[in-house]
Amino acid sequence: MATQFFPDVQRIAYEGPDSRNPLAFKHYDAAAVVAGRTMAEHLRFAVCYWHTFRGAGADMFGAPTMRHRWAGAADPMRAAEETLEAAFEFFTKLGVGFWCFHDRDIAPEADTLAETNRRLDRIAALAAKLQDDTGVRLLWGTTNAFSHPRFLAGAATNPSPAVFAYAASQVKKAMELTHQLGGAGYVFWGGREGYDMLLNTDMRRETAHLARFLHMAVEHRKRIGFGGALYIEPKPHEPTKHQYDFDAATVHAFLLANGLEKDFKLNIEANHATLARHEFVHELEYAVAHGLLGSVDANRGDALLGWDTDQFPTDVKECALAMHTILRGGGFTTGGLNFDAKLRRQSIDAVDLFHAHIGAMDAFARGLRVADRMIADGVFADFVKQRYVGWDGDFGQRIENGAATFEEMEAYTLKHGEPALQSGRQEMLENLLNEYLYSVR
Ligand code: XLS
Ligand code: NI
Ligand code: NI
Repeated sequence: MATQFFPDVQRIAYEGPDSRNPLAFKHYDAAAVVAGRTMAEHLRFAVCYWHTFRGAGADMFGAPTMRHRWAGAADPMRAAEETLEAAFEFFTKLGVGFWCFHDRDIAPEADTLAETNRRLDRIAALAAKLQDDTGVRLLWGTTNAFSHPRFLAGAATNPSPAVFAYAASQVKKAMELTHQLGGAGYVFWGGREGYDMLLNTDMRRETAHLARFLHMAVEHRKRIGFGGALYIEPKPHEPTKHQYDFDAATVHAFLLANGLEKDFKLNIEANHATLARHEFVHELEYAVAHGLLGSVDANRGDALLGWDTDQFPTDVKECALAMHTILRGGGFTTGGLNFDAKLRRQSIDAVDLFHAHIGAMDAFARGLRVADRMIADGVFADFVKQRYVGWDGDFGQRIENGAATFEEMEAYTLKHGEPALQSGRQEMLENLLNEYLYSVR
C-alpha cells in the first residue's frame, strides 16, 4: 500500500533484546510461541483511532501542538479519508492485528443524523477496503455520545427522552457498522452517564434508563445478527463527578440487578482502575473471577496526577501482573489489548507514535513471557493453594458446600481453641516477583 504519511518509517521488525534501534521490537516477536499460542494471538494488540490519529495534543490550557499530515485537507470528508489511509499505513508498518474506533472520529458529524450516517457509510466502505487490503481487523467499535453539546447531561441517562433517542440512533448505526466491518466486539463506555449534583438528578430513573438502553442494544444486536461481544468499560470519574459505571464490581452489580449479566463482559482500562483507587490487576482479577473478562484498554495513569492521563504502558511489572491474571483466566477470546493512550503534548512528531506503540508492545511482550514463566513454574499458584489448604479438608469442604451451620462452627471453636496463624509472606513473594521480572529477557 501507499507510504505517503510515514515515509521515514519502514515496517517495524523484531531485532531481539540486544538491539538498540529505537524503531525495532526488542521483545515483541509476533510469531514466537509462548504457552501454545503466538505472541500475536495472546496479545491481540489494537491501535485506537481517536487518540492516535485524531488527537493533536490540546489540553485544558492550550491549543493542539501536533500538525498531522493527514489532517490538512480543507474538505472534512477528504481529511477523514486521508486520516483512515494514514491509520492503515501505521497499523501495517507497526504490525498490529487490530484497530478500534468511535463513530465520530472516523467521520465528521454533519447537520442531520441522516447526513452523518451517509458520511459514516462512505468511510466504512473505505475502511472495509483497507481492512481487506491489509488484513488488519476491527477489535471493537463504539459511539461517541459525550462530545456533542446535546449530551451535556448524558446520553442514555439524559433527563430528556429525545436525547436518549439520539444516542440510541447513534449506537444502532455504530453497531451496524461494527458488524459490517467484522468487529469482534462493541464497547459501551459511559461518557457522561453519571451526575454532578443530586439536587438536579433522579438517580433511580437515570440508572433504570441506562439499563433499558442496554437491553435495547442487546435486542438490536440479535436483530442484526451481530456475533461480536458487548463490553462495558468501567470508569469512576471524569467527565462527571459520579460515573454510574464506577468499577468492575459496580458494573457487575448493575448487570445483575438488571438481568444483563449474560449479555455483557467488561473492557478494563488500566487508568480507570487507578482512578477508582484500584490496581489495574485488581480490576482484571475481579473480571476473571466472575467470568466477565472481555477486553482491555492498555494504558497507564501518572501516580501524581489524579486524572485519566492515558499514557502508554511501559511498566513491565504492571504488564506482567496483568498478563498473569489474563493467562490464568484463559486468555483473550474476542478481546485484546487496545492502546487507549495518547502522546504527551510535547511529542509532536509522527515518529513519536511509533516509539509509543513499540515501547508499549515490548512491555506487554515482556510481561507475557514473565507471566508464562510464573505460571509454568507454579510457585505463586502453589503458595496460594497451600495458604488455603485448610479448606480442602472435610471441615472446610462442609462449609464450602453449604452443609455447615453456626452451631457447628461454635462446637469446632470450643473444641479446637485458638486458630493457628500463618505468615502471608508478602516480602518473600515480592522478592520472588523481582527475580521473575529481571531474570527474563
Ligand atoms: C475514556 C474511555 C474511552 C473509551 C471508549 O476515558 O477510555 O476512550 O475507551 O469510548
Ligand atoms: Ni478506554
Ligand atoms: Ni479512559
